[in-house]
Parts: sequence; structure tokens; C-alpha cells
Amino acid sequence: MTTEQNQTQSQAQPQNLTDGMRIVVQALKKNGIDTIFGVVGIPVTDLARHAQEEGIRYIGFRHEQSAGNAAAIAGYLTKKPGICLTVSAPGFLNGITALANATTNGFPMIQISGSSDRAIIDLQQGDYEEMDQMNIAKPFCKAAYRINKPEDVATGIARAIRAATSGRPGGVYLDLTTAMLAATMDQDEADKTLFTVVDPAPASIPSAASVDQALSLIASAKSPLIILGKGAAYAQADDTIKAFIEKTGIPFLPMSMAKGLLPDDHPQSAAAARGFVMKGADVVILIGARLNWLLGHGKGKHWNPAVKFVQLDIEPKEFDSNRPIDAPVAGDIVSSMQAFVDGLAKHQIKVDPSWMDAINKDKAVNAQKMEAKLASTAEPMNFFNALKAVRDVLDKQRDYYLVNEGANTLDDTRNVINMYEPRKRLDCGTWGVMGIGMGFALGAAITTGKQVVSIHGDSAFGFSGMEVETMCRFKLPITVVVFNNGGIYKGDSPNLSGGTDPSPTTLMPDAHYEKIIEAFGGTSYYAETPAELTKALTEAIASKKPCMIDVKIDPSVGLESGHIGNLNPSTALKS
Ligand code: ADP
Ligand code: TZD
Ligand code: MG
Repeated sequence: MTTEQNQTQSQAQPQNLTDGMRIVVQALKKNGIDTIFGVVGIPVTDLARHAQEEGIRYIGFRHEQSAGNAAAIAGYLTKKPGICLTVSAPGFLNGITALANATTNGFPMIQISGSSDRAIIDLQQGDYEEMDQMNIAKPFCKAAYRINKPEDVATGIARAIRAATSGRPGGVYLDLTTAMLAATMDQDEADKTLFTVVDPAPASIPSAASVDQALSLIASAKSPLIILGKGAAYAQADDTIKAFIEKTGIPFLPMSMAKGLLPDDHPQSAAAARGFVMKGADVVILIGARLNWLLGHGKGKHWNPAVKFVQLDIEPKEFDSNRPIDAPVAGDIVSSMQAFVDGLAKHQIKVDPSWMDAINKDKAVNAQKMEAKLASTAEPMNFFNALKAVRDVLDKQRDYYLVNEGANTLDDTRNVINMYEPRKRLDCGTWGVMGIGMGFALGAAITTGKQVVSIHGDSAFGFSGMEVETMCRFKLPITVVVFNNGGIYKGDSPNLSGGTDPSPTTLMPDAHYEKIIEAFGGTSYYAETPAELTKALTEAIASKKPCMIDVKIDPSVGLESGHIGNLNPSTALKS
């Protein structure tokens, strides 16, 4: 028995008293929180124990960053804030990258962290894990609060839930002082403080004038294009978005995590003609997508110079952030898309068939080029013949979540693997961050109970690889696929000094990542050919058990930085 367990039992509260940490659990329960992802230690171990005792699922991770990523993706999938529990100072800091990433991507998440004695922190007298956590968290999240008294727990939790989920969702930091966690109060009085937040993310109805203006502009277009972003996927306005797209006939381009909102094989998908439609569109309708680097900031050589923009977003500050927006529509996407569908009675929107014909021609040319790449018989495999094997297995069974991280492994998988259902593709997102992989895979599997296929570059996998133990401990139906080309982007880059140290991008080409899972009783596969990969993936998925496949990829085939080599500062010198 640990000292902490001893303390819990010997300090049993009299019947009519409760304490801060029990009230936190009650307040979370009262607000429908059913899962906590975290890593325990002083001062939050008993909080996790009480949560489990009260029927909240506690998923213990090996590193807070993965716990935070799991919470963030749970938030994205459910529209309820995902909860990540961390200990003070170092545990808190380990969670902050995930909290910042959640905020950047618009995922609702609350990082709840214990913190040490305020008086000692403020005088910097050197407490155990001393850190001024709330002030450190502030630049990395949407909002930060501290609960100092047990009487304030319910209000603190309510504020965190509202801040995480209303408006543009994001990460919230909630600081729980050790003193508050231990403070006692009368149980009946504590019960009276508890409440359920009413309508945590209120609808935001767009003005009729803004909808009218947008629909008039769209009706005047010759070559309109809809861009669907992960904000649209998050909003869960699936049927209304589909209705608007199909009633108007406007082609659509999904951003990475919006793939599957409408199926990738939908006749109006312009995904395989991305460059062509961006250059050719005269009116672009952004639905829950920002004009950030992923869309070339909405200007420059990739766009039609005369293009006009309609933008549907819940965050009015987003409009004009990169270029003027001709018809901004401020509102939540459920309400705005409903207004758009209703507005079709008044506005005649019909797309000129020659626009779709031109798109289809471009799609056909690109599809042919892609099929040629996929038909490669290279051995060792390149990304494309390996991905063809994966695609052919996954296309047969569509009820799975796809997690994806890496550089070439990310970009090529996005292009090859079709998605058919909303919110099923989970990836590096707005920052292109490595390390989300295992956290997202675990978060998706725990939240949905469904099969997850998690495809990582060998470098990307390394950031969260120890969570293979977590996946085995919880017996989750996740198949981890590592595309092992022996490095960051590729495995054969030279050391420019001519010395024997591996180059900055080199990892071990002969590593057998699949062996990791053997340590935890999971099933391992190694694939050197497409046939071996097909067999391994088919078996792994059918087993519904934790599995790992190391896929041997030619170390020489990756592109520097995948598809974003143009962002490398040294490109100018090289060319
Ligand atoms: P992507 O990376 O897919 O292009 P972004 O994360 O850049 O998507 O953009 C998502 C946008 O969606 C953000 O500007 C965010 O404010 C917006 N958004 C998120 N949820 C909603 C919602 N429910 N209604 C309207 N807009 C939303
Ligand atoms: N650290 C973090 C947190 N995020 C990052 N994006 C990077 C470092 C830099 N980086 C990339 O942008 S991609 C990548 C790194 C380290 C790994 C690419 O190698 P991989 O994929 O093995 O995962 P491929 O298939 O070899 O390209
Ligand atoms: Mg690699």
C-alpha cells in the first residue's frame, strides 16, 4: 500500500463532511463528464480514484501530452470538453503542448491540474513542484481559472465548460490548489452548490442580411467552390451541409480533417482537382475553415486573382484576417447552414455544368497519375504501393477512425485513403504537430468504442510510442501502422561533415517498431511487401485487439518536409 493510499484511508471524513476533490468529481459528473484522461501523482491521485469510484472512466497515460491529446480529440468528437488531469509543475507543463494544440485547432478541452501552495509560490520559497501555473498557462489557452475554495468548485467547472465549448471552442486551464482539494465543507452545503450548466454552447444565429448578401454573391458566381474545414465537421451539421451542397450542385473541397463530411467519392468532390479549383473559382464559400497557411492565406499564385470570399464562422474576429472577406456570415454552422438551405427558396443557385465538366476532366487526369503511382511494384515498398495495400483493405470496411501523423506518411495517406464518414480522419491539424498520434488513437477508441487504424511515420510514432502500453492495458481495438523509412522525411540523408554520426534526419532504418507491442502482450506484424501488408492489416483489424505493423519503406523515397518543402527557409538557396 502506498503512503498516499494509507493517508486516504486514515483520513476518512466524518459522514457530513466532504472535501474539494470530491466536489470536483461531483461537479464533473453533474455536467455529464464520463471520462478523464491523465497521469496521477501529488496532489491529484485521490481525485482520480474518487472519479473512478463515482463511475467516471479514468484512463491513465504514460505522458501528459498524450493524455491531453486524447482529451482534445474526445472534445472534437463529442462537442463536450475532454478532460485532462495533470499533477503540478512538470506534469502541468507536459500537458500544456496538448492544451495549446487544442486551442489552435478549436478543440474543446479542459486541463485540470493540481498546484502547490500559493503562499509559497508567490514568495518563491521552493515548494514541491512549485510553479505559477495559471499565469504560465494563460498564453496557451482560451481561458484560465483557479479554484481556491471548495464552495467555488461548481462555478469554476461551469466557467471552464462554457469557455471550452462556446463560440470558437478551445483549451481551458483549470487550476486546483492543494489547499482547496483538501479543504472540507458540509456535504449538504456542498450539494447545494452543484449545478448543471444550461446550454453551454448557445446557438449563434446569423443575421438575415448577412445570409442574403452571401447567397446573392454565390448566385452571381460562374465557378463557385465550397471549402469545408474541421469547424464544419465539428459543428455536426452534416445533413444540412449535404443538403446545401447537393441542392446547389456546387463542388466542394474538404480540408484534411473535413474529409468524409461528404464521402470522398461524392461526384461533387473536387479533392482530386485541388489546384485547379483554387485557381478557377470566382466565389469561394469557406465553411468552418480559416484562410491560414493551409490555404495559402487566400491570396497569391494559387488563387484566381479576382476571387471573392464568403466565410461562415462562429468567430467574427476571423474575418479579414488574411484578406478581405466579401460576405462574412457570423454564426454557428448549424444555424448558418440551415439559413442557407432556407434561403435557397429565394435565391436561385445553379452551377454552370461547364465548371463541373472542367473539374471532372482535371480529376480524371490526376486520378490516372495517382493510379500509376499506386501501381508501383517497387521493393522495398514506397509510400504509394504500401498505401494502395492499406487503401484496398480499408475501403472494404468503413466503420473505423483513421489517425495519421508524419510528413510523407501524412500527406500521401491523406491523398490515397478515401474517407466516407464525418469526423473519422484525425491528424496533425493546424500546426502540423508530431506526437498527436497515440493520444488521438486512444482518445478516439475510448470515446467511440470503434476500431482505430493509426498510421504514423517512424519519427512521428516516436513522440508518443510509449502509449502502446496504455493501449494494451485498456485492450483497445487499435492497429498502429508505422511507415518505417528510417528517418524524418527519409532515411538516407548524408552527414554533411562526412563523419560517422547519423545525419539530423536519420533514424534507425532496421528498427523493428512492431516488437514494442510484444512487451505488452499485443500482436506484432512486419511487412516488406504489399501482400504481407494486406494480410497483416486484414488480420489485425479482424482481431479487434491491440496490434502493431512495421511497414518497411525504402529509405530513399521521401520528400524533404513531405508536401510543404516550399516552407523550408533553405529552399531559395538550393534552387
Ligand atoms: P481547417 O484546418 O480544417 O481548415 P480551421 O481549424 O482552420 O479548419 O478552421 C475552423 C474554423 O471553424 C475556425 O475559424 C472556427 O472558429 C470555426 N468553427 C468551429 N466551430 C464552429 C461552429 N460550430 N460554427 C461555426 N464555426 C465554427
Ligand atoms: N516536432 C514537433 C512537435 N512537430 C513537428 N512538426 C516537428 C517536430 C518537425 N517534423 C515535421 O514537421 S514532420 C516530422 C518532424 C520531426 C517527422 C517526419 O518524419 P516521419 O514521416 O518519419 O514521421 P515521413 O513519412 O518519414 O516523412
Ligand atoms: Mg519517416
